[in-house]
Amino acid sequence: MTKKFVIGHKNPDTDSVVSAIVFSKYLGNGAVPAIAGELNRETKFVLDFLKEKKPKVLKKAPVNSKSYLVDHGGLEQSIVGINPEDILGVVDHHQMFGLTTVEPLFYRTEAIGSTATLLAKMFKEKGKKIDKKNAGLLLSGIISDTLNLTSKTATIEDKKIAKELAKISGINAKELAQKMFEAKSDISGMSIKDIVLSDYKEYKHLGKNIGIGVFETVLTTPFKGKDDKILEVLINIKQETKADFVFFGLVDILKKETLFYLLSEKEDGVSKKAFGVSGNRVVLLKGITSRKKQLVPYIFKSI
Ligand SMILES: [Mn+2]
Repeated sequence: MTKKFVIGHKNPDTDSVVSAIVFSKYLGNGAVPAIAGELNRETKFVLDFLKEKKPKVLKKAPVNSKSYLVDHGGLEQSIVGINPEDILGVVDHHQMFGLTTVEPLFYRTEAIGSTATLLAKMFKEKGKKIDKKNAGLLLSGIISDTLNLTSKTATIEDKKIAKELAKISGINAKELAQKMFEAKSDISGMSIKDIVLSDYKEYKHLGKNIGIGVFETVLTTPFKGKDDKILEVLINIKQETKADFVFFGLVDILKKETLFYLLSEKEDGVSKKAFGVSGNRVVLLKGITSRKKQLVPYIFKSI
């Protein structure tokens, strides 16, 4: 029998994991949530806190399986080995990167703060009740993706739905956000490479391979004096992945700014065009915290 999975992007973040879990419950009918990589520390905290079991980790798409994709809009970010004809549907809130299919499919995307918000809307539209556990999971997805509704990506709908989910789950969103961000910022035992790759996404644009990693933290002090090491790691990643451009942003959640690492003249040139800052290997992007809304579009337009 063909197995049905619901699966988020590689280097899974909290939104992609909780969305896989909750959308699989929404679908029912034997759909199994899965993750295309290990949990990050924030998501691990969330699942422990809500007593939800960790989804199955898949290294590649199993043969004879069909999948619903959540929280990503391009196959570069999908689980290894997936075929477009095995995709049953997509629920997402990213820019679209050209998915071509042979059969009609369920495709739902909105410019909204998180996939979790969109799923909450889908439950409401269908008149399905969101139970306490699901409300907690979805709330965590919103908090994670919108930095507790402070990111430029947060819409009025995200705010409204987050409030409703907090009520259903009985969770104080501010307290949960603080604990999640502390877990997210814990880098003990992680190498610089682990940190850079923990939330790293690969894109294809105009035939160019582009990698953009971000690391969101409430504690930037452990990174002081590590610029050269970070740049060295980026050079290695660029060689290993044969990328044309590689960027890394260290996002300060509290100050709402990003230290942006430019490993060569090429990246520097893009940054000059995109953000008006260049000439240093590390530049400060004030007011910028969102990769999908504030980095990707400007980087793409400048390449
Ligand atoms: Mn998301």
